[in-house]
Amino acid sequence: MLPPRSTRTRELLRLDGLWRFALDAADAPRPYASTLQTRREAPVPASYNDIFADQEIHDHVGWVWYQRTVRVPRGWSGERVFLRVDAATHEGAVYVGDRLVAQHVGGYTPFEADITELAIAGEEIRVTIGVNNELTNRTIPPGTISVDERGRRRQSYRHDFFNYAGLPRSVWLYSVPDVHVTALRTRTTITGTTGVVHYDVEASGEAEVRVRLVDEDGETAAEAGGASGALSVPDAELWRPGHGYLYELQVELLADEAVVDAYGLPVGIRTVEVRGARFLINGEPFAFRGFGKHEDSAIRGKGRDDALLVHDFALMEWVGANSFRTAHYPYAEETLEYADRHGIVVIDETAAVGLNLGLGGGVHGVAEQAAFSPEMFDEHTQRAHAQAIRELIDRDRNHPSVVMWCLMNEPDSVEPGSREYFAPLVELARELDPTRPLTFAGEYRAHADTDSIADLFDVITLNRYYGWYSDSADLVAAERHLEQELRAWTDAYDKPIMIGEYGADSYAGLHSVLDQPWSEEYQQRLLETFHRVFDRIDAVVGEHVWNFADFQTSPGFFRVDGNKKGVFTRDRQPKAAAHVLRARWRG
Ligand code: GCB
Repeated sequence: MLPPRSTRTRELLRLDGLWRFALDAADAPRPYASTLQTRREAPVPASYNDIFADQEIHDHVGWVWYQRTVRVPRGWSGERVFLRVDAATHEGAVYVGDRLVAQHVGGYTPFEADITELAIAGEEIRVTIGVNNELTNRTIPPGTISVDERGRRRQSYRHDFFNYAGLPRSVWLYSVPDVHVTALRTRTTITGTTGVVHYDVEASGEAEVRVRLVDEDGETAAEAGGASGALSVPDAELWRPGHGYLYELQVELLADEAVVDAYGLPVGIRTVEVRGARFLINGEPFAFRGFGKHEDSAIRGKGRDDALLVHDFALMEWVGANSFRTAHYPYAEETLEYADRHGIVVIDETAAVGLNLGLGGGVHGVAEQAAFSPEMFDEHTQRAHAQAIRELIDRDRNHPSVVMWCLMNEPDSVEPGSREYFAPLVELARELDPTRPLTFAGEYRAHADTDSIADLFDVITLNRYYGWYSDSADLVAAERHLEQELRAWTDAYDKPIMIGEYGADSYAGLHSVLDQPWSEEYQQRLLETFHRVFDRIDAVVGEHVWNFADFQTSPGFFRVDGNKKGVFTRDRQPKAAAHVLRARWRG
């Protein structure tokens, strides 16, 4: 699915703003059939949970309803009209009037409907979007719903971030001509100093295809005709970390010499490759420095926000980060587009987090039953996971910033059933995109000798909390154990090792000259301890601190208003650890 754009042949309306909002109610069975009976309004984009001062809304499990009207522009007569939802977390049902036009499961990827028959140019339509936040063993991420003694439905889940829900990204109404571009796939190669853009265009009907690659000065760098082919650019200016150089691939569909549709896609020419224990971008070794992040902020939850987007990237630049991982779900497309333009490298992750009965909310436990079994994660889960991989790759394959797919976070990769569950998913991802390396972020119990799937992947990503969840308050032991473990991995595999997570909680303002967990100094010293070890091991190609900023989790006794492993506070002020990173990464 292509990102909606305004072009010579396409128009676009962003339906953001305040929508009528109501929780699902038994006495209002078809809320989309008429005007929603509510005085509440909810902002789009935003998660709804923290917007109202209302525990029931915050904790709601099930459907909620958003509704607004929109006038279809007069000039759209004769065009096809689409309604696109960038994300409905976790399931969406879209109605125009009382007609269901689209349904989608998966909370972080877009979906759309062709509503041409219902959208009369110049007339108003009523758009109602139902959003369901339920997580079960058959969803990605998984979760469990229980009913308490008062009949309240409660959602629990194993991942360590709050289950924010609603419409956290934009909703769009857009027009396209009858015959239009429906899909566009690019990949790039480099031979000597020549960059090659391979492209593949799909259209909704018969048309001639003309493509042109234009550089940042507006000069034509290469041209071609045909639905698929290759454009060669001698002395190409490459996309590389820190240098987000983009060409624009301008695609035109023609009928009888006249342009019927035009669409432009930014393209960065670069290659990615894993060779032995090296991660190469454009043939040069690349060292990842940065963070596991979250889409998270006060009030709006996972709601997308341009100010926050630009500010987070400014802080990443300030601290010297060159990359981040979209932990633990696909982020808004605007974030990847920004990374493309600014030369920031991205590890792009699916929402498959929590496929592990030995972990709960970031804390280690003991699995009481097999994770991959008919009672837990079965072929339905696997099918949802496959769909999550398909939608991620389909949405993000054209971003030069995305250099690797991360297929899951901290799954159980030790128990025997895991290989059977994951091997087909790895195969699927390779088939869909043979050009990018694959990884998964592995948890502490999966050591070089107990993990059963690392050989299927190109890069070994390890989330490690020595000095925190183990060797707590003992950085001497942490240093020794981390080094022992990393050496065991390098003895067993000739693959790059990416440290996907390391860090410690710190409560901003708590200080100590001693090794006192939760103090800002302990977080600093723990990072320094890890860095000493990384610098002794060649195969370590990257360090992503957990986390960029403090973030909200489900409430409980082991989280103090959320996870405090941020190097920045939730409102983006630096903790002492930020200065350790800045000194290391900026030199
Ligand atoms: C992890 C998880 C991450 C948690 C983190 C923690 O391993 O991948 O989602 O937030 O640990 O802080 O416990």
